[in-house]
Amino acid sequence: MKVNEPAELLAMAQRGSRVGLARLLTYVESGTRRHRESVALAYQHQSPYVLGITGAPGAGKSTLTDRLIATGLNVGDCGNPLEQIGVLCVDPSSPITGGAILGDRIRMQEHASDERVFIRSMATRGHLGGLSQAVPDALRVMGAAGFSMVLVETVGVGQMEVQIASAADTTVVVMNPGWGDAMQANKAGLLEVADIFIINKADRAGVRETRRDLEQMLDMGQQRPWRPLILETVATSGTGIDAAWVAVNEHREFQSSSGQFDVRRRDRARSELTRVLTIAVRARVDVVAEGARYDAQLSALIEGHTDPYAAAEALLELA
Ligand SMILES: Nc1nc2c(ncn2[C@@H]2O[C@H](COP(=O)(O)OP(=O)(O)OP(=O)(O)O)[C@@H](O)[C@H]2O)c(=O)[nH]1
Ligand SMILES: [Mg+2]
Repeated sequence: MKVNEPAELLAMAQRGSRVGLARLLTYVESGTRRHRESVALAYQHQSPYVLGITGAPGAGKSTLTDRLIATGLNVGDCGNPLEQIGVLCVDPSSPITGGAILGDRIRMQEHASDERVFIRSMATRGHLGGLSQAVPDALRVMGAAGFSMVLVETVGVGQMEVQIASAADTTVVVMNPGWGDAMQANKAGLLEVADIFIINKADRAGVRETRRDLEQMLDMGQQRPWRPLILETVATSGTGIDAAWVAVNEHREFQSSSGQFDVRRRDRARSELTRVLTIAVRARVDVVAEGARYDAQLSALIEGHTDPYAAAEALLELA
């Protein structure tokens, strides 16, 4: 029999059922009553450690993610190999969602059949708040299911991508040798949210120049307690991956020892709450902006018996 109850599905997911977890994530994307039920359960559990990986299409994020998964499973966090790793592939430009593979974007074949690895794609803009709300909810569901670490691959360097990437505990920005990438990342505001820069495809020419450009942009930007690290990798061969993993752990340790971890999680909770509040208020406006009471205020305004401010206050029952 098909299980539909979020509580039951979560219990299944906690026992290792990928089907249970997948169904909960489908609820999260749907924005329905089941979404709310799932989220209510999920937020009773810890958030996983979120490693965000973002960058222009084709930069090598998936190849890199695949390598990082292997390192995470072998080396783990401070010498404790991770039992399982979750991966969320987010593509704001694609309409395909669910377990579906986003075209050829997922190059994580090595782990596609590894039962310690759970990979999920998300692309829907389906419900209120869209991806920017579905992603944090999905991460919480994965945390509740028992994942202590989730890698989030986000395609692109637009506003939405930056927003999603910056919701990570550690944000990695992947670029390639050549002047264009660094400039594009800078324009998109990725310089401010990056904790680690990875110059991938370091087997190509222009690595030194890209590093220099990045250093210069960082010098010119606002100085933060953590100066982003700049690393070089060749994801296809695995060169530099161990160092990248060490850098992630270094950043993680810096955050715990400096108190930045709590500051960031607090900021994240605040922006999530504000976003949901904005959506809720907006929905209330839609309700108030129609019907007899609204028409009455509108007529009063047109006839000169009220002004827009008084009318709005009356409609919101503030006055
Ligand atoms: N030469 C070289 N090619 C690489 C390297 N890393 C990845 N590639 C290749 O670059 C292409 C894109 O790699 P992906 O890992 O799919 O890149 P992505 O950033 O995930 O791509 P999207 O998800 O489509 O944005 C593939 O053909 C990879 O084999 C590298 O270090 N050197
Ligand atoms: Mg990819």
